[in-house]
Amino acid sequence: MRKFLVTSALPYANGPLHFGHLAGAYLPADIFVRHQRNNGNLVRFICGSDEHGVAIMLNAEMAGQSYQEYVDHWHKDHAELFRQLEVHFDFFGRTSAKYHAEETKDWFKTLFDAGLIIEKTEKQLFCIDDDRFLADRYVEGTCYVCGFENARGDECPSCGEWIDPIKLKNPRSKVSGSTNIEVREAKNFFLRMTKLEAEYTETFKQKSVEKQWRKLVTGYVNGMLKQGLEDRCITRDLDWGIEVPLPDQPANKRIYVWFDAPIGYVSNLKQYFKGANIDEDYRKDWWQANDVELLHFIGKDNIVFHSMIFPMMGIGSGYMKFVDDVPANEFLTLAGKQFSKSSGWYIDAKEALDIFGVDSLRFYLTSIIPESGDTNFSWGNFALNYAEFGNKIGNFVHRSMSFIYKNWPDGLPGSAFTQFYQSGEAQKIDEKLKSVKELLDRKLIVRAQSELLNLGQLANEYFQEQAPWKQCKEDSAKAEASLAGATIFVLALTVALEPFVPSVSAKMKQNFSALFNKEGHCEKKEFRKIYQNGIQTYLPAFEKSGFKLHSPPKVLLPRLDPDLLASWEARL
Ligand code: B3M
Ligand code: ZN
Repeated sequence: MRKFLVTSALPYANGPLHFGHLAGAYLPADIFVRHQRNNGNLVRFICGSDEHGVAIMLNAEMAGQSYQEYVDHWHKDHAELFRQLEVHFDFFGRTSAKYHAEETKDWFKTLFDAGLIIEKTEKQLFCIDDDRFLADRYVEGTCYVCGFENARGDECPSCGEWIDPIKLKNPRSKVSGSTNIEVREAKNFFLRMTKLEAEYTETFKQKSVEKQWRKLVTGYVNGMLKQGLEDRCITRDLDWGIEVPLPDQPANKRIYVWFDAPIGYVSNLKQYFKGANIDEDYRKDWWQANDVELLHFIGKDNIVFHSMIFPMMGIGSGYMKFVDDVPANEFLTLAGKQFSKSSGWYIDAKEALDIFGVDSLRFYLTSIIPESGDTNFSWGNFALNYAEFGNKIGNFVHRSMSFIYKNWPDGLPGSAFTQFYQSGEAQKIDEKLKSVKELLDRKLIVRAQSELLNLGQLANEYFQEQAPWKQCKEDSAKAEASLAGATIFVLALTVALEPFVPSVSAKMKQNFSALFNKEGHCEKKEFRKIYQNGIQTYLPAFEKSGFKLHSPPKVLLPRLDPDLLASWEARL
């Protein structure tokens, strides 16, 4: 049994999540986790809200709410969206919680005591009208790299440069709009990346080669290493965030959001164990354990933190093993343009899930996970993808099961399965199943999904060639063998679909209730055995009891209403 510790980027509790987030960091992680659980591996799947930072403060102020009220709202909203999308974290915590502050302070102190955090005086922008230092997003200006006029103090949204605010041209305060700004000296704490660089570089090189990290990630890291690293400022003058755990600090000195956020993965695992009464040590048994495979699913804008800074914090504190892989995805656009709530270029994910249901959207979003380049969401392709899902899988399952229910009310005999297995078709099914799983292991989820569709295609071709509706007129034993074959295809599809669309798989499981379980639902253990070993393992079971449907098969994929679709398209 393998052990996996899987995280998805902690979403900022700062506004609705869109399809780009879902396809970038949450859906791929959920599919991977389901796959590994079906494989019989032990997985801890951790997420939570990221509730600090200037962007949140500015929006809370604008909404006329306290910071806490504001993040409370978005924390609930996101948890509900993940429930709707059937993304099942073991724990969805929060960084404004006390348990998280404790864990973060522990890391800070340990790094400080090791000389890896030091206090330094550096220059910062100070707004005279606002009477405050302008950290991060409190300042905007013209990007000194690309000339974009609305670059933020932490990042340029146009060229992606990690901005040094002092260098911004024409800086202005985001609070008041004031340009009455000067450079002043300020005391802050710095993470000594310069001291951690050597050990980090060596481990990174080894690990990224061994585990075949994506080029998107290694390319970025190698670029940064080539430039050479600098110590990073990890405190801010704010009144929202975790306090510096050292004596005699000014009241408004807080830890920078990007220092505490990744520690959220750690504190949330700890809190999960505590609440669920799991008697394991979150550090020794998980974060520091070498037999654990640690994976961070993220979007490409978070690469530096997950593949460099957080691992360095781990090396310095000794509190975590080196990350095994950082499967970062590129961006998803909406009909060719970036999602943007403020300009209305946006789809309400929750509403869409309410209207179209989770299955069609999960399936489509999976097909456009930006694994190897930016991808695009369009309602037209959504409809096409759903049609393909229906043609290759949904219709076949419904057609074949209905045919059996109607024409073989007493069930198929065991001998029909023996006959089918002798045809050699079963090996082909298991090969496809295996290749879906191998692709999922490599986190090539889009390709795994097309392999799954190929399995459906194979099933269709088999059914069409055998044509049991003709066979049954001449040779009923032959028809029975073909229907046994169709049943086996349906079973294979049932297990293979689970990571992608768990609800569809659950509906299909009901067809096999009699075979596996008297209680009327397929037992996990049996289901997982098939997932792991293939359908051929189940020959004896089918040969012994045959196959009978006890209730009419359910419609798997209800038809899309074209008018509804058109109205959603028209909204954009
Ligand atoms: N909250 C950034 C984002 O949503 C961020 C991720 C934190 S992961 C530790 O883009
Ligand atoms: Zn720029």
